[in-house]
Amino acid sequence: MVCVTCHTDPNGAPALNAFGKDYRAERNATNGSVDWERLGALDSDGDGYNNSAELSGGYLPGDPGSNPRTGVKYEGFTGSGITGLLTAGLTLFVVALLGIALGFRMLAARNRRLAAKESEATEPPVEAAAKDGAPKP
Ligand SMILES: [Ca+2]
Repeated sequence: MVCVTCHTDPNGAPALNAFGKDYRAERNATNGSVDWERLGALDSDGDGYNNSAELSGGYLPGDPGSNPRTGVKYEGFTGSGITGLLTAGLTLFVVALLGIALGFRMLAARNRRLAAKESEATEPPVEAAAKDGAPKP
């Protein structure tokens, strides 16, 4: 879920949309244990699609302009300002770290393969036979 699932502002400002208000009402009514079946059966934004159908299809249950009829889905981060920059920067940083980690793993595996090949090539055959306990020719 994204901020605009419940909030009117993509940066998650306190204002709630229709789904956010229904979620909060459900949470308050059940003392924190939200009945997702009941919440999913509601059509919070009144666009003709229940919350469950919208959430499972990638639509926003609190935005009547986002539903299977309009085809408008939430498409990535749309925040602006410092929060948007921080989120985008953090995402890039994590992706870069994963790329570097993968690169090091591949390099290490390559070095292990090369080292194994080298030791096979340099081991004298007589010594290898003696190690195995095989009779000498
Ligand atoms: Ca709806």
